[in-house]
Amino acid sequence: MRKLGSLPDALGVGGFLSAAAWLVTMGAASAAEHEIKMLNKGEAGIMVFEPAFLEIAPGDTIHFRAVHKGHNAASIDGMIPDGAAPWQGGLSKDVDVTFEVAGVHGVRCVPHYAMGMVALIVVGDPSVNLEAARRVEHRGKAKARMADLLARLD
Ligand SMILES: [Cu+2]
Repeated sequence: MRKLGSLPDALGVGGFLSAAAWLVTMGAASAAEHEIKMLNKGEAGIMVFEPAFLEIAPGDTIHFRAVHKGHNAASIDGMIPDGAAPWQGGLSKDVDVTFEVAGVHGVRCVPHYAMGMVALIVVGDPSVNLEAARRVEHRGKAKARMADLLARLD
C-alpha cells in the first residue's frame, strides 16, 4: 500500500547524488503527514471523506482514518498520473498512502462511490493529468461531487 521512492528514481533526479547523500537528504526533508476521515456523515452530507479536497507535496503521506465502519479508500481508475500505482485500502481499515507522483489523484470509497463518497488529492502540479482526470465519467452522486472538487482547480 505504501509506496516509497526507489533509490534509482531519486538518483535520477540529481544523477550525481551518492547513496549516502540521498539518505541524509531524505532524513532531513520531513515529508508532511495529513489526515482524511471516512465518515457516515460530515459537513458536506452523508458518506464523505473529510476533507474531500487536499493539496499536498510529493512524498507526503495521507492517513485515511476509518472513523466510521463500512468505508474504504481506493484510487479511481483514470484519475491517477502515469507512474502512480493503483491502490485500495481494506474495508473499515485505516490506510496510509504516500503520494510520490505529481498530479491529481482521485479517491473513492468502493461501497459508497455512487453515493458520492469521493475525494480529490492534488500532489504538487495538477496540470500533469488534470485534463485526463476531468474526462473520467462518474456514477450517481459521485458525478456532482467530483465536478465540485475539480472545479476548485479552475
Ligand atoms: Cu464509504
